[in-house]
Amino acid sequence: MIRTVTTTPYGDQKPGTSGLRKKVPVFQQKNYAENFIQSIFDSLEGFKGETLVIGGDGRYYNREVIQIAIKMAAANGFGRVLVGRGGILSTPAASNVIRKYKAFGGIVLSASHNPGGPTEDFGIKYNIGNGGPAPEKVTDAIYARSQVIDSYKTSDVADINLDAEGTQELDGMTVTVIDPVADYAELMENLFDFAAIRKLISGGFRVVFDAMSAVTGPYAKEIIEKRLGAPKGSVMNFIPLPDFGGHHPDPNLVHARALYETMMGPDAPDFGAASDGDGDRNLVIGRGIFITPSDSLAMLAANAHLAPGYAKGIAGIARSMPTSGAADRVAEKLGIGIYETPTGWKFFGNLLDEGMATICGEESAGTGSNHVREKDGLWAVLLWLNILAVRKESALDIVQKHWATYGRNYYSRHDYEEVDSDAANGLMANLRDQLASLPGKSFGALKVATSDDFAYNDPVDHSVSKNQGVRILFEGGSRVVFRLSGTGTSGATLRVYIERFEPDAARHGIETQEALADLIAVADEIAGIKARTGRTEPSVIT
Ligand code: VG1
Ligand code: CO
Repeated sequence: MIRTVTTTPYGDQKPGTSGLRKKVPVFQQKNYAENFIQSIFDSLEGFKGETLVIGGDGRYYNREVIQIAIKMAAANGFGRVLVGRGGILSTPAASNVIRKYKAFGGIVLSASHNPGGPTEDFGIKYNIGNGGPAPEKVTDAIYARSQVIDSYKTSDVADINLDAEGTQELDGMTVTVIDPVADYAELMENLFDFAAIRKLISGGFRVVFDAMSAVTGPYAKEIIEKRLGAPKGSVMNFIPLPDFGGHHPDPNLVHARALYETMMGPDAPDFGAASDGDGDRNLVIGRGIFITPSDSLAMLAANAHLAPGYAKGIAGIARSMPTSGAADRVAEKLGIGIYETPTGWKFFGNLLDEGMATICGEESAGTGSNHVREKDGLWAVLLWLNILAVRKESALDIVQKHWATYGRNYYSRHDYEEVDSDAANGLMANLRDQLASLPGKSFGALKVATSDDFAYNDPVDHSVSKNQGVRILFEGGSRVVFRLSGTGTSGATLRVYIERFEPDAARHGIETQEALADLIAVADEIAGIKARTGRTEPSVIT
């Protein structure tokens, strides 16, 4: 029975870089999730009888919100829901299911790399029919609706059994519980040379993958161990846990430290990788060499033609503005387009749909291609394995040759987490005030060439996104970029991105923080980070 429930707006449901993210207790407030889901539906048109995909990363509160969303989808007139068994669908797998079954859209429940548990983070994100995150005009409409919402529709039926594959009926709508892995694994087999990777692995090449007790466990078990023949145990922490075992499922050098130590140790495997809470990020480490996400993007783009899915070459590369310029050099050499977008995968959608870009990436461990409309952690790992299988060289050799050919972009991001919001906003406002006066100023040997607040004009739909980050470019191509995170759930997170280009191969072996030391000092001098935030050092350096 369909029922209309009166409600009142919360007013704080503004989607960030990647959907709405809040602490679990916030989502557990009466009608909180319902308000947001109804606001999504109220912002869409023409979905009567259509298909909605629902799934999440398995974190705490996932199953509860999935039941809420299914019942509301029925009451709002969707014709069919496809939901992953156990409520599981990684973000890239959800994107694939939306595309493959021509769904109207999808609801993905995740707070990505943020911790999970009763007092930790939860999130809801809406993806459109191309499989990608809703563009700003849709998220703006959702937010506007959430501020005035006065009722939602739901269906008074028993909970759906999420653990048995098959179809059930619910108030005139069908719900099909699908295998979350099968479609995705098939897509990967179509893109990559599994036979070559199998041969590499059976020849003694050792790969380890840390699923971080998050969503990629079942995917990596099926693909890396079962289909590619890696020995049992190659995939670690493969059971998705509601609290990720108490860890941050964030594949960086802080939270995946053990993997890093292993890869730098005396008996290191040939290749190590990890993914995040919802499976869209990747960390890749060759024996003795951590490959930064920005470098990885450039190297994957330069070698993509070695994989069957990209054998004809790539049409263009897109990177978010804070991502290093390493990919630009590859695009230049290949004679293909390079696009610079604001942070967040939603800005790549149009470029991919129009065939302008084939491979996209962000410095935050996100890489992907036109095979779906989200970044894809396992995809990046498999493309690396495919390249390693064809080139028959170590990851370290591939990296060093790449730098020798293109030069090296030394790159690091410094995060200051849970900073007082007023202090963070004040810091950004002060930087914006300085924009006009910085060009021409010298700081030691560094002279500012230009500075601006990044704005993006979408070349496809001509929408304009302003205030996407303050960039200060120095003569010679070095730069620092400042922006505030749009995914945090408490206080503000200041991100400082630092980059220096080094063409000279004799100078490619410097430790990163050392190579960037002068820029790091100037970033503080210009922004007053220590003075304004009271922090003497970043919370996380990646
Ligand atoms: C961060 C990253 C950004 C990424 C976003 C979502 O956003 O910097 O590159 O697209 O997370 O990733 P922000 O606004 O906190 O800097 V995920 O894996 O959380 O979907
Ligand atoms: Co993620």
